[in-house]
Amino acid sequence: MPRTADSALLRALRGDRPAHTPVWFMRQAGRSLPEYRELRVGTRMLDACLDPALAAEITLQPVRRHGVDAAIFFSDIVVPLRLAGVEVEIQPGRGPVFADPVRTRDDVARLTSIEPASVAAAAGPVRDAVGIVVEELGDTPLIGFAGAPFTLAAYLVEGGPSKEHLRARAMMHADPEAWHGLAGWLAQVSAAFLGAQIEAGASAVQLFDSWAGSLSPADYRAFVAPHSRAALEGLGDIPRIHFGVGTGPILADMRLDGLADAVGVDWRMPLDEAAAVLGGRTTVQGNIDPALLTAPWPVLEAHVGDVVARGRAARAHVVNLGHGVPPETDPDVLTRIVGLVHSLQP
Ligand code: 1CP
Repeated sequence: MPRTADSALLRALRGDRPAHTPVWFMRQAGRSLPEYRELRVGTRMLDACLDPALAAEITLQPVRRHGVDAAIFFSDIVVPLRLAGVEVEIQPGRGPVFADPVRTRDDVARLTSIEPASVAAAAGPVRDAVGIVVEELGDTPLIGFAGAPFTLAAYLVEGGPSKEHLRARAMMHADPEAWHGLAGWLAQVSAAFLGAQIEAGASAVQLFDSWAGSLSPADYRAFVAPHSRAALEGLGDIPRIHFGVGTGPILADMRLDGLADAVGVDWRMPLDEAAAVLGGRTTVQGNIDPALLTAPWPVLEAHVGDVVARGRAARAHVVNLGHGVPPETDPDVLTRIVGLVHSLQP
């Protein structure tokens, strides 16, 4: 029995109502923390991700500071692509940028000729970092993560960040075979990255399909859901969280027929409505509005109270933000939210 099995997070993911509602924050390990900015000086983002001691320390910082119920592994969704030998950089203030965008059938063929198993073979630094983290965390769980095939493809096909992800969505229809080849390969790459984190001791995983909300429900079902499912299948008995932004119209689909134990909800949809859509067999995660982190405390306090109250409509609830912590967030506000959530009746 793993040491984290009775933690509030794992219990909530299994559908129990622990004594306090668990809370963690997407992007808790990152730029809102001065101790993070200090550690990162002079080290490029992807180099930091592949330095086991550094990645472990950055992962642990927010747990020590805020007392959150889980750590999220400090890494990035493009790390497994770097491990596969794909030329990618994370540009400060911009995000992931690829030297060779993957736009044609030939581009897809070149990329997918790389064995996804090469990710597992190159994941030593990831396993080492996770090992250090879980040792220090004790009975606090570590959440491993990966990018979902569509969100990764949104960067790969475009060559960098984009608003509407037009090129990736166009490929689905212009060349469905190329699309399915690409997305199927990405699913294996993400599964390998998740597998490495699980082997080294992660207690739960989250699949980030951050940009899935840009898809129509029909496209989501035909071109995306089967590949997200493939990324999450075959990981053994581990709780799975599935997250996206703006996913109201596809929220029920994001359950992946029960493969996801929890579904992340952004701030646009109240959690009681989300719970009604998801039915009684799925835990909800969310959905504090990141915009309210700068509001006067009484306003934020009332909002957090409302989120917890609406979360009672679901079988269980993991409190989080609706999306990542904005870089300019005052970290003391996050610590205060943790104290508040832990003090509220689950
Ligand atoms: O120099 C820096 O500090 C770079 C900023 C940064 C950080 C701290 C990036 C670049 N990635 C990360 C870490 C990261 N990325 C984590 C760490 C753990 C934590 O949550 O604390 C995680 C989970 C991710 C996952 C990630 N990367 C996602 C999915 C989550 C989300 O926010 O929706 C996405 C979309 C990315 C791509 C990415 N990487 C970095 C940026 C700025 C972006 C987004 C670019 C864009 O807007 O398209």
